[in-house]
Amino acid sequence: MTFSVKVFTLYPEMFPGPLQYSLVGRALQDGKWLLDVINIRDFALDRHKTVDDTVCGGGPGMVMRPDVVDRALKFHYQTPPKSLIYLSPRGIPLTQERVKELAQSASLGLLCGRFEGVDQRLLEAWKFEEVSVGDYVLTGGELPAMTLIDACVRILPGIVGTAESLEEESFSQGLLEYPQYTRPRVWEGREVPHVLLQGHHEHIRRWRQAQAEELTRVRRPDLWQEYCERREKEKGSKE
Ligand code: 9D3
Repeated sequence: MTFSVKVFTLYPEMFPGPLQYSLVGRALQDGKWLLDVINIRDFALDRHKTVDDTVCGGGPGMVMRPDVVDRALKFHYQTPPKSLIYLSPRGIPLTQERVKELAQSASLGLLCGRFEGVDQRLLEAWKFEEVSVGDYVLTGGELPAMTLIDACVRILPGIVGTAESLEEESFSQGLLEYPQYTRPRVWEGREVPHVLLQGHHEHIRRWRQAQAEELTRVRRPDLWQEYCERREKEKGSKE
C-alpha cells in the first residue's frame, strides 16, 4: 500500500521543496509515497481568481473563501478521506504518537492556510482535524505540512532507516538523546569522553543513560516529570 498525500495550497511551487532531498526524497522517487499538490487558486470562480475576502465582523486581514476551497476538495474527493488535516496555529500540537497513527493511513489530505486562515464553515463541513506544529507564529501552513509529511514518511514500513529509528525510539524511553561523538579523538583540544573509547559496553550504556537523564531534567522538565512518574509506576508493578 502506497502512502498518498494530497496538499491543498495557494503556494504549490513550495512543494516538494525540502521533501525532494535525502531519505524522504529518495522514497518519493522510488514511488514509496505519492505527493499530489493542488493549487487552490485553480478553483476560484471569478476572472480575477479571488481566493480570499475580508473578515466578517471586522478586524485585520483576509480569510480564505469556503466556496473556493470546497471546489478544490470536491474535485479531488467523492468522500472525505479518514485523515483530513488543516494545519493551524490553533490546532492540537503534533506529537510522535499522532505521527505514528497518521503514517498508518493510506491517504492523507492536508489543507494549508494563508492570510488569517480558512472560513470556519468549510472546516466544519469537511470535519477537518486541526493540527499545529508548535507554539510560535509562522506565515502559513505549508512548512507545517512539510514537517508532518517528513515525520510520517521517515517511519513508513520499507523506508531505509526505519528499523533503526523504531529501535531508537523504543530505547529512548521518553528521554532526550545522549551526546554523540566521532573521530578525530581530539579536535581543537577537545577530547571524546574517555568511557566511549574503552569498549566497555555496560559502562558506555550507563554513561549514555546518565547523560540522557541529565539533559532531559535540565532542558525538558515536562518530559522529566513524566519519565520519573513512569519509572515509579514500573518499580511499583515489579514489587
Ligand atoms: C491573529 C491571530 N493569528 C494566530 C496566531 C493569525 C494567524 C497567524 C499565523 C493565522 C495563521 C497563521 C499562519 N500559521 C499557520 O498556518 C500554521 C502554524 C503556525 O503558525 N504555528 C504553528 N503551527 C502552525 S500549523 C499552521
